[in-house]
Amino acid sequence: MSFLTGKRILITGIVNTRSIAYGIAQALYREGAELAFTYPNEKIRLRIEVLSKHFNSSIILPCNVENDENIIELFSKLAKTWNTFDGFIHAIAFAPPNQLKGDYVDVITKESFRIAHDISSYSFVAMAKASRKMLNKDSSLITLTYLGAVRAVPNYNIMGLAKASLEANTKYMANSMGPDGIRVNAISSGPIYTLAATGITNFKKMLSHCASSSPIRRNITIEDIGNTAAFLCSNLSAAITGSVIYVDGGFNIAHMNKLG
Ligand code: NAD
Ligand code: 0WE
Repeated sequence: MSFLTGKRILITGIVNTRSIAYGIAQALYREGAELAFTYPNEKIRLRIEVLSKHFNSSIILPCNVENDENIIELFSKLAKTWNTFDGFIHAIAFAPPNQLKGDYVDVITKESFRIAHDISSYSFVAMAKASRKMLNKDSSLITLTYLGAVRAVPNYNIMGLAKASLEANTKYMANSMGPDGIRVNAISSGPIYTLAATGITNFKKMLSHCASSSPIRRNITIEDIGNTAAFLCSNLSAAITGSVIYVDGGFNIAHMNKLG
């Protein structure tokens, strides 16, 4: 098919081959896109050097999104190889670990609220702002969200608010950048066992609950997300912007599937 030939896409959020962003890189590469990658710190640099080779890429750049200058520098460095490009994948989320378990109202703090929103939501528009001048017409920006933005999910806590902010951010970005031919969408993924899910209380139970009560009766994979991201990066999705696309096997639309 190769419907992404000639597209240059920057990918954030790969930490290992289980990362959702790794599944996205696989699908984009398969469809002919040229890829560049970011890593958040020196500890992860070596891994990204190795993983970027899977996609025949040698463009790897540091970026910890907590730091605004890092975001600006990312694109000034990228400009040395890519004057212009066709979009990026934002696959970054973080809340302090003590926030992802326990009673929401008891564990919430002002500082963890700030950190979760800064890293998980503000960083998406900050990247768009810093790269706006380099983005070609027909560019596509994609972020990853979760059902916890719109339902109260036990233990997801402050991340639910940050994802709600990220989804609103997606709509405002789409409205702002649409006139320049830039589309902005979010993929709401069902649960996947990645590093970000390791150590989350009852995550395995959540996976089996979602598999047995979703219409397609299975968990989704990073390949499922990759294929949707490839479609959203391509001109096949030319009229889709500001949307939250659920790639969750239909879990969010179903109710009481496990009766009897
Ligand atoms: P992952 O651990 O593989 O990826 C998370 C990434 O965030 C890592 O690469 C990490 O380096 C990066 N990151 C964290 N803080 C950062 C910072 N300050 N600067 C730059 N990068 C930073 O896990 P994943 O599940 O692939 O997560 C990717 C995205 O998918 C996240 O936005 C997550 O919320 C979302 N998501 C995950 C699931 C799931 O069940 N795994 C479901 C829905 C949405
Ligand atoms: O967005 C996420 C998780 C994001 C995440 C993960 C961590 C783990 C390590 C954010 N911050 C941190 N901080 C850390 O220190 N998901 C969609 C996966 C996830 O996490 C949950 C879930 C699901 C689904 C937590 C509780 C309940 C459900």
